[in-house]
Amino acid sequence: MRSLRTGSTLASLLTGVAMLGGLLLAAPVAQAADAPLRDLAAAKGKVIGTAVTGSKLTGTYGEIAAREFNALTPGNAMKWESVEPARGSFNWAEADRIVAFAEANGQEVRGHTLVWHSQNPGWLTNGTWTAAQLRQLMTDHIATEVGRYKGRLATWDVVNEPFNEDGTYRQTLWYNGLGADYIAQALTAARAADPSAKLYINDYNVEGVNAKSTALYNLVKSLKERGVPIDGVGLQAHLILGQVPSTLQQNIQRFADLGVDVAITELDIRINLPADSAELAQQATEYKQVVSACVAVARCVGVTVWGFTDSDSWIPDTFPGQGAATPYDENFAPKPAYHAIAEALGGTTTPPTGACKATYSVVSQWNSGFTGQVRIACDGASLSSWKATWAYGAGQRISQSWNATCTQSGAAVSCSNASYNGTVPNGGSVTFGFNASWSGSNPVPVVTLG
Ligand code: G2I
Repeated sequence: MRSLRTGSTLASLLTGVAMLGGLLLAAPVAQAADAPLRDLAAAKGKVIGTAVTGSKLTGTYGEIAAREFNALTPGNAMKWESVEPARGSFNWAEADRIVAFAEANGQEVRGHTLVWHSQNPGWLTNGTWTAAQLRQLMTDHIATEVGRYKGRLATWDVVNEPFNEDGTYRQTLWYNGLGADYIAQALTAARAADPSAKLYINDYNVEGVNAKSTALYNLVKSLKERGVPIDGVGLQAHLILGQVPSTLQQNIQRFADLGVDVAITELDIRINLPADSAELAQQATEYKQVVSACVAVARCVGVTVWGFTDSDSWIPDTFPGQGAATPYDENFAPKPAYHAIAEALGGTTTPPTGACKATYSVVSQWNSGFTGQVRIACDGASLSSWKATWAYGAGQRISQSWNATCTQSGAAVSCSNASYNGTVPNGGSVTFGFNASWSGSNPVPVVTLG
């Protein structure tokens, strides 16, 4: 599927160049595409992952998740409140869907997360348990969930966020009921349930060398010394623009030197909204710093972003007024951060500057049809008329369009502006839509602007 897409990218670029002929207006042509991030990462032996929402894995969201990433982490679907909302009553639908999608697309899955203080079901947090009962609940939960996916998941975040900022243990259901040894017990239970999965402890604000990461370091050291199964450390990396820790690579290296793997597990870099182009450029630099730090350390296995599009990010809900934290904008257009990740993974293409870009997305899709849209956005350039062209690779046919006049001949589609929306000012955008049929598959084409 990926090589097919690369082929059609080249084909439509060539078509675009051939068709441009006398039409060399202000409109720049789509930039040469880098290889997908997952191909760049694979060439370096690294993981590039994203957190995903299972229900969204269709249309453009699914297309990008499959094309660009070689690992998926369920953002919420494997948490205890999701899988066992009532005691003994399990719901694996979303988790199963994500695992099946990953398997169909040759992707690893990072299981997230087994033992945490948050997103637990009410019956668990409101119950009164003896230590023995609590320990049994924890180990049964691990046996059930890890056992369900035995041999299919690459990695588990077994214990999530065990520390306070000052490096003391967080007072949680688990710590208060079982003492600090709950961590060793959880890891041991996970190893028993799936000997092939890599077992991690995962936390935030442990990216640089500080009191919290040093507590984590000391814990991992002592677990290793005791022979407790621990394979890796997850540095979440929920970062704020301008605050990438200068000791990131040094910190990754000190964990690696303990003999464990390291992963950046939940990378995002949030910005006060609205984000301007200087901030997006700085964000790109910082994404590159983080990914490069991982690439530089052999035992850093890779980087996962916590949602790949701003439309699927936890930031705006949790930090009102902040956002734009992921590598794609809300319309699935790659941001400078996307290109920066590509560069850190060895990609060479520089992103276009001062250009008008067309972004194609599938808005909704059903059995035999779908609604698509193309957004034409200008930044550092403008248009007085436009024509968007693409080639459908899988027999899709447009039946109806709005805000543009579309014609289709064989695979070739051409959509020209309507009388009222030919002008796209610098900093502005126009969007047109269409209905079309599909069967078998519905790959996203590359749109050329002419
Ligand atoms: O909080 C950010 C992340 C920190 N590290 C552990 C991660 O598991 C955590 O992920 C986030 C999810 O991305 C959010 O989607 O965890 C949040 C909860 O702590 C998730 O938010 C919750 C909302 O608070 C709920 O209202 C909502 O029902 O997501 C739920 C499912 O959409």
